[in-house]
Amino acid sequence: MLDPTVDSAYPDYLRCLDDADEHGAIDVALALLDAGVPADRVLLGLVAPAQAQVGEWWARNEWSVAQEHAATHVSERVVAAVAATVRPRPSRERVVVACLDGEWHALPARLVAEVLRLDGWDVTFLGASVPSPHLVSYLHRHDPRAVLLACALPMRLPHAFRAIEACRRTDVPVVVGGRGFGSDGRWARKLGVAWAADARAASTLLAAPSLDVATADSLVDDTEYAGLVAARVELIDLALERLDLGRYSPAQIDATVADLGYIVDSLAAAVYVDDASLFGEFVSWMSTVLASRRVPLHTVGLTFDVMADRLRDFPRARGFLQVAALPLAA
Ligand code: B12
Repeated sequence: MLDPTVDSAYPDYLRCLDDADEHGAIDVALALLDAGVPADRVLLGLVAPAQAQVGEWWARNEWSVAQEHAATHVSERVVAAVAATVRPRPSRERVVVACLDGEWHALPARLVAEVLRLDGWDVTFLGASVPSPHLVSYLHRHDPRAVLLACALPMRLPHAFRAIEACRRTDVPVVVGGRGFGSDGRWARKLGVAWAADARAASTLLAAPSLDVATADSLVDDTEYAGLVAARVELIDLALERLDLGRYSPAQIDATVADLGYIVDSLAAAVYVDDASLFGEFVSWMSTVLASRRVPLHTVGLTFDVMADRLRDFPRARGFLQVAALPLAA
């Protein structure tokens, strides 16, 4: 979002995140409010891009997890300070904003919740990782205008779909959002659910007279997906056998097991929505992360070969793996 006043404060805000300077960051945000910048612009034009930048620094191994956590805490405090300063009375219906089960990226959903609140909606924010049965009983009890579900990781899409289906059975309309549904929302379309790119789009969607469910592009493929889930542990074991683990430290072995889990989960999610680009985007992201940590990428290619060999009866998964392995081998 282009706003010269916000843009000029952005470097100061990043510096405060880098210094974990909570007070400084709050001062930067409140000074913008004082200068007449609307609160939603402070949240979406300052805090949101700064958090994306934090993610880039982490991915490129320029920042540790501790630095990311410190910065995120500061941004959470800034969101709270802005929200406490501007407190419009709700003039619109109640909506519930929640992160799906296993989804710990609460801050993106919180930003959405606050912007909707600024827009007059009566927002209940349920935060990170809400188990579906609990979410469903909450919806039954409060019968809101809609439930907005956040998902930041594409590999969680199969879980997201089950939660969406559970919410739909309550007759409360569902709107989804977050990076997990693809930058253009294409995986939300695959799952046949209404998607909003950001909080403003969500507010417009909520105000539409009928919040009808979008129609699915095509049916998701549950059979090959289920087979992949059943083979998950075996695939990870086979890949570990292929690697020369004798040279790995215990911490490196742990990280490798976690990475192999992400590979299988992303492959399964790609099969689920039948879209090779989901796995392709994951592999290119993982290549950046691993290369910046000096992990030789051909070792990842080796694990793809082993998995593709085991997945002879899984045409989609095998095809996705083979395509993704090519640049890694090079
Ligand atoms: C902070 C952070 C964390 C924190 C979250 C704490 C918290 N309180 O939120 C913690 C440490 C928990 C975390 C964990 C992980 N994270 Co993280 N995280 C981030 C980070 C740096 C910032 C998140 C944020 O605040 N973003 C700011 C908002 C504004 O982002 P946004 O998605 O653009 O949101 C806008 C829209 O998408 C939309 N939107 C978002 N949600 C919703 C919801 C609805 C309903 C609607 C309508 C719209 C909407 O509106 C928003 C405002 O415009 C991001 C980087 C990033 N680019 O986001 C990584 C990032 C999302 N994380 C990432 C990863 C890999 C992980 C882990 C797997 C790391 C690990 N190895 O453990 C785990 C997974 C945990 C889990 N299962 O959920 C990757 C994901 C990469 C990928 N390709 O999938 C990212 C992109 C970092 C990176 N650059 O590599 N993370």
